[in-house]
Amino acid sequence: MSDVVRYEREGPVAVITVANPPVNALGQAVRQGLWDAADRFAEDDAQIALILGEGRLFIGGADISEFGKPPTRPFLPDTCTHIERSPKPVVAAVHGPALGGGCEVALGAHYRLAMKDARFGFPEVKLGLIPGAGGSQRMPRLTGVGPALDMMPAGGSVSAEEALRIGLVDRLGEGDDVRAAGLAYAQELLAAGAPVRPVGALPRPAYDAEAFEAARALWARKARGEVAPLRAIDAVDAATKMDLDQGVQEERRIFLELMETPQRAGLIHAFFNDRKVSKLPEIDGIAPRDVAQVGVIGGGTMGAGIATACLLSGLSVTLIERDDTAADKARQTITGNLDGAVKRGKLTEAQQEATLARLQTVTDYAALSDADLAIEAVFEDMGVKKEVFAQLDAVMKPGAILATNTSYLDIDAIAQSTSRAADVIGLHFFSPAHVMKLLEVVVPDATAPDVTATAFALAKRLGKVAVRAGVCDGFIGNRILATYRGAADRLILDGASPWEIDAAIKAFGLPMGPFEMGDLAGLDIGYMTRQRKAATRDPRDVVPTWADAMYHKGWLGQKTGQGYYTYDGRKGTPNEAVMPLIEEARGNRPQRGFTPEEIQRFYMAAMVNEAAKVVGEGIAQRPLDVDVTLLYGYGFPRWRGGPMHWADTVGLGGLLADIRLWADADPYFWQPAPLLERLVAEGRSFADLNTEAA
Ligand code: 3H9
Repeated sequence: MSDVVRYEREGPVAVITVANPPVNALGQAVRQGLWDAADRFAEDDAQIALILGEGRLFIGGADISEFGKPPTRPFLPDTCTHIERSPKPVVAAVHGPALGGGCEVALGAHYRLAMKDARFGFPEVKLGLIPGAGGSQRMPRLTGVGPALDMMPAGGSVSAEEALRIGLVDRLGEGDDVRAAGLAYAQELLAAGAPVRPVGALPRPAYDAEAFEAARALWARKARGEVAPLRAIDAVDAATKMDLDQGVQEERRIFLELMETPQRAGLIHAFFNDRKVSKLPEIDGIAPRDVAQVGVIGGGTMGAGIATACLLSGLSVTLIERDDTAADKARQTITGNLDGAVKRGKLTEAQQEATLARLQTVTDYAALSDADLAIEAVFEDMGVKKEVFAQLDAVMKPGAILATNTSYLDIDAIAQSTSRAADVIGLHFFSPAHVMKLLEVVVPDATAPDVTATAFALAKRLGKVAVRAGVCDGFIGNRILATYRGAADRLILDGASPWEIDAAIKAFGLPMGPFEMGDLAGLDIGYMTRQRKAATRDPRDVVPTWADAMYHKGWLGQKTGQGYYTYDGRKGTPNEAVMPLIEEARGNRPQRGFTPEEIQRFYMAAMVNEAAKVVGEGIAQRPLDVDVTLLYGYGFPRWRGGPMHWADTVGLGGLLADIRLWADADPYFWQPAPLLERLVAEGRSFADLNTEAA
């Protein structure tokens, strides 16, 4: 008997339980176990079989860690067909998620019962794949093509009720004991003399030209370089034209073709990184402090966004502002943010009212005496921040955590200015803070481990992805950003136009290029940053004097209708009036043309080189921390895995050779990262560093 698939008898019912924690993934042993269980059921005198998942879910899908390795028998499509071909009826009783291969096992059964907490979905496209064990062929035979076209290219899922409505399941189970509900259903089917009922034997779903056309148009637009969503539509299309066996073969052909793509490798790298990023030895086994009451200091866009995020996760928030007018304005901003959440269907109006009831806007720091955590989001100035921290230090209870949302200031210095440096940490949110997923947890030297653990627990509660960063100007993300923005400015001086650069970066897969991004954020932000750095700037630094000139003309981007683009609403067209300003900055510097590939290589090499410095200096602990940061905070395309994964894919040796070549002309900007040089010399990759750190 298999360790991971149990076979037991309950009278006439053969109970087949998948027990492969944590998510009952369909690794080789589980597939073999299911296969053998189906054989045993065919041979013994049980009259009906019931398939269950042990623990908190049915089956989380194929075992993703096997992907990229040679497939091993029995293959999942064959296993599902083997179950379907059982001479006696088979029931699947589903609780919790039945995803990907898990959904396909349920579709291999003849009858499906869903408990209230069940979810059925096909997330394969999020891994660069499509369903690969008959899902794209069997689901549309049950539901018609519409629901399959809604779900498969999007990687979506449906609730138990919705699954019943669209015909994916036959019955909703009562109570919360899936085994009892499944057994009762099996007995009922038996008593009714229910026959075997293979989904694969159902007629082909009708071809719906309009639905396919709409789905293809939608995903051609939305996929932005990702190939799997359109291929998922092709697989559903095959279901309308082929019998089951042929259709399953066609689906498998597409699945295996996608398995070989770098996109699949990038997306799976990202999947595992999402989980590895919060696994840090320094907080392993450390209990976080309790956080129920949060203080936010400063009610501007950032402070109000942070307050909104906290409120939405059920925390109580006390927001401190300078005076009543500012406090009222902050409340209005937060109310507006919550209105947006209501519009997006994330909150009902009644919930909005209850959420706002947990908000206090005040002007007196004394109101924070009970707070478990305070997050400061005031003006980026060390003097101002230290003043705020002195006030917090005076009023907050012992054991409370004092956090700053600074995006570049020295948090060690802020911590040392208080009497409780061990309780101070950086929580760097990204704007809009109630929407953006990234949270950089910036850990100064003196921070207590349970404060770091609390920051990671808070991020989870807020639905954010936390990355640990060390203290330096810009931490992980903004420091790397400053460098690749610098590369874009150098490209301009050497002859590329801002619009060519934006187009090349978008073609790489980012939602926006750097100049479009500047227009969106406001060109005053870049100007302020340059002003701040002016005193410490190296004379060899390139200063984009054209951007300063744009600032002085009041061309601040979208908000003034004019920047690198001129705007009619949010749609921009290149603002050619920028060119004379650029020409002036170029002076007599030699000019040349750049292909999109050259632009991408230059920009990405700058990103990777700085990232390697960030890892080498320990600001990021592992290359994967950089990948997660750029994915969640800077629009790096998920299907490319992240800049470090991309660098491994294209080869570190070639990148370093390019950097050395460019260093001949610009030795200041292109100083190779020592870590990159070391890895190339040792023939190792960033992935090797991730593995060693695990
Ligand atoms: C597929 O099925 C293809 C088929 O169509 C065709 C095949 C031929 N495999 O997320 P959690 C690990 S494609 C291996 O924290 P939760 C995860 O890394 C697959 N490992 O739990 C973590 O490990 P660790 C389609 C997996 O309760 C641990 O399990 N399926 C897999 O928050 C706990 O994970 C998917 O894409 C897996 N499939 O959420 C579903 N899944 O503890 C992907 C998880 O060492 N999975 N792990 O860090 C999920 O969405 C969530 O894990 C799930 C549970 C909702 C199931």
